[in-house]
Amino acid sequence: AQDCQVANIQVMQNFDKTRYAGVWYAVAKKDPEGLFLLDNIVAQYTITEDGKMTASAKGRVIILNNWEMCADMLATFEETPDPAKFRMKYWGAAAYLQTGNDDHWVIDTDYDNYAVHYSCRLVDSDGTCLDSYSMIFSRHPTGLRTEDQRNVHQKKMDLCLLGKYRRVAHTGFCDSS
Ligand code: DAO
Repeated sequence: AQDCQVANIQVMQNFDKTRYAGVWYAVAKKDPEGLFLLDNIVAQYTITEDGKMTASAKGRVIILNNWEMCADMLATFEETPDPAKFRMKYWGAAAYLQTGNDDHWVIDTDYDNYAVHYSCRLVDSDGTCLDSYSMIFSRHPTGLRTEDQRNVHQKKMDLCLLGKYRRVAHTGFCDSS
């Protein structure tokens, strides 16, 4: 499954958003054009009483050329016929932060240790993705367990993004805010 067609990307089967809830640390990221979240990225997914998935996320950003800060982001998710594919509306707690509406696909997860997220913002005329971002999440701020690295490597290949990720540092920059 590596023809790089967005329409053929396999996502998590029988995705269970309840098991996905809780805190995830981004340990690696493939950036989109005009990247926003730099590092110290921590996302907390919540299922509301009416069964909807929401998230809050923090991360270090640089806005207006040179202002380094910790961005407080909020997101709501719209479900689609595929339980692992959502539309994510996001905005900043402060008005000058980025807003958007992106695909939010869960490619793979074991719920307890790792997750592979993917979003294609722009599909090319040949069906491949022109502008994507992807986060590798861990339940552990220290990184992926050795036994999960194989799976994650395979998924990076399936997404045609092998070699395009960078490590996401956790230095405590956003811990106090
Ligand atoms: O860093 O450029 C980028 C893309 C990130 C978009 C902002 C997302 C904010 C909400 C994150 C929720 C968990 C993925």
